[in-house]
Formats: sequence, C-alpha cells, structure tokens
Amino acid sequence: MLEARHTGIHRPPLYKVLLLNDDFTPMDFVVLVLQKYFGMSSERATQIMFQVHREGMGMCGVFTKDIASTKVEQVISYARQHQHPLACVMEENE
Ligand code: TYC
Repeated sequence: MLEARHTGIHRPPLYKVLLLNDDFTPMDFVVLVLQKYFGMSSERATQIMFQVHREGMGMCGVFTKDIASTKVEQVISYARQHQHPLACVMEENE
C-alpha cells in the first residue's frame, strides 16, 4: 500500500490565526476587522471579540501558511493605519 511516509505526500500544515487582547483597540474596530478579513457575520464577530476581551486570545480561523500570514499582515497593517495596537499572530495547528 502507498502510505504517506513512503510517497512523501502529506496534508499541508495548517495555521491558526489568533487575535490578542489589549486595553486600547476599540471593540467595534475588532468586530469590523473580523467581518472584513475573516468573513464573519456581525453576531459571530461580536462573540469572538468578547471572547478575546475576556480570555486574552481568540481564534479567527485556520488556514494554510500563506493565507494565514497574509491575514496577519492585513490585520496588523489595517490596525496601524488606524493607530490601534491590535495584535494578531499565527500558530501551527499541531
Ligand atoms: N479590550 C479592548 C477594549 O476593552 C477590546 C479588544 C477586544 C481589543 C479584542 C483587542 O483583540 C482585541 N476596548
């Protein structure tokens, strides 16, 4: 049988994109970011924003490496354009 370990064919590693809490970025800006870059409804975006606000961190989605790093760049660049310190990182999805 052809197994992945023999063929060298594997699923691409996936990466979580995470938002981190801070004391300065306005709540409505975070909701807007989640809608604009992650296609969330305003209800879902509000849930995730409050989760980040309460727990310190929350997941925006899981993507391949290139897509995840593009999302992180877009979020950070948009936040800086608006002078907000919002932090967004990616992490390998074990
Ligand atoms: N803690 C922020 C406030 O009280 C809101 C916030 C939520 C900021 C999520 C960042 O990723 C974040 N205005």
